[in-house]
Amino acid sequence: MKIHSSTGLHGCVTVPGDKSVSHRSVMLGALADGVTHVTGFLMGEDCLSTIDCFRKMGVAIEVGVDHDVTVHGVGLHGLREPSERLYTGNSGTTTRLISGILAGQAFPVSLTGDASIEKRPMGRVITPLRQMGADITGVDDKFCPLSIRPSRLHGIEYTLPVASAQLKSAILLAGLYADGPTTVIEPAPSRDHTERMLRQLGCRVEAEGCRITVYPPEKLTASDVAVPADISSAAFFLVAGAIVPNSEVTIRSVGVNPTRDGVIEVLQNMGADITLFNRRDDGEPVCDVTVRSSRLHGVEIGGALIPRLIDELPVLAVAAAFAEGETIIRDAAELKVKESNRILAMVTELTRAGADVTETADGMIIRGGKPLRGASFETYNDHRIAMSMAVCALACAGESEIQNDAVVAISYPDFFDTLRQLGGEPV
Ligand code: SPQ
Repeated sequence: MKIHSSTGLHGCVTVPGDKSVSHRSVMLGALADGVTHVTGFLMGEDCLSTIDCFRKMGVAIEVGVDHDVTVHGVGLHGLREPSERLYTGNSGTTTRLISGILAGQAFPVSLTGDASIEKRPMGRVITPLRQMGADITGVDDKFCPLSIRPSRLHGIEYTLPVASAQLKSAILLAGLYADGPTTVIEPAPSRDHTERMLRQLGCRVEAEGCRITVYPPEKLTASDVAVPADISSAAFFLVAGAIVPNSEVTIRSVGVNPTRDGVIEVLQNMGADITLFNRRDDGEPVCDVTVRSSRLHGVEIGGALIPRLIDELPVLAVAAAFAEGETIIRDAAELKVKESNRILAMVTELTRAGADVTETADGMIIRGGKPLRGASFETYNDHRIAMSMAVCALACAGESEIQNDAVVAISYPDFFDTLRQLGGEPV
């Protein structure tokens, strides 16, 4: 994909449904009694992997037109043994959350994903699930493929070593099958979509600060899900609208759950002209967002803010490269164990464009404001790196190339179409 320097982005767009909420709508819909109608579902490859896994366990799932999905729930104990190993593709969310569910089933199962998934840390899930009594093994007790056999689970209290919604969710989902309450203590609040949806389905979930307790329910009752637009996908256009001169972009119905909206807070702190309007709540808070091009300045990003914008850090690094002054990203070592090492990937690709960036042990330092030039950018088979560098290309001088651009299909199959719609003109 070739991308030219842009003279301005204009328009009003809708970005696809939230990936985290879409995954959970299928998983919890499958475990509920009754039928779940999901609207705004993300038809990205990751969420299709989740659908595929649950279909292999006997759940009827209809995928309609217009991002509608219908899940025919089989109840907490209605999943069936799959005839083959479950394949989770490129999706860390599918792999980790489903492990928690599988730990409570009465049949053995094994699962794995693609080459990237086989490198991502699973020991963080194996350890607490074993404490609950799960019979789960992985390669060196750290990696996929995972094998899970039937066992009795008990409730535990577990302090997470990292603020991870996937780890928290895996434990809470296993907790649905435990003989008593399960408590998870997070170092900082991570996205709470699992807790919200469990409550919506009638399950008792108590949260007191960073301490979350799930009480095993007799059943979950199906409830329809309206998936908000994904703030992680909107982030690409928020940054593009801010750094490309003469731009004004509106994104409709963006999910602004307070555990996810750190990107807006940081861009506003950097001086971005961002307006939120039309606030409403449909299980998850949503609003429309307008961004206009503005002069940005460097900021420090770290601490409890990190889990609220972990997936937006690559594109925030792009914003920082076009901002005046220094931006320091710290406490973000988790970025090294995503679909790629996102710290190394962004430092390498921004440097290729001529930016002044230094890698640190848990983040990077970006001295912004240097004019950047187009280049041929690598994507490391990572959707967020591909889209971040596409945004960067819009504000670089001349022409750029995004290698292996098809990887965007993991979370945003129509990304380049949206860019065209706004006048970004990829060719
Ligand atoms: O599913 P996957 O591959 O882990 O996706 C990513 C992404 O960039 O889309 C991370 F690579 O998002 C995670 C996110 O980083 C999705 C997620 C969730 O839905 O619970 C939580 C975060 O991961 P973690 O490890 O911090 O819990």
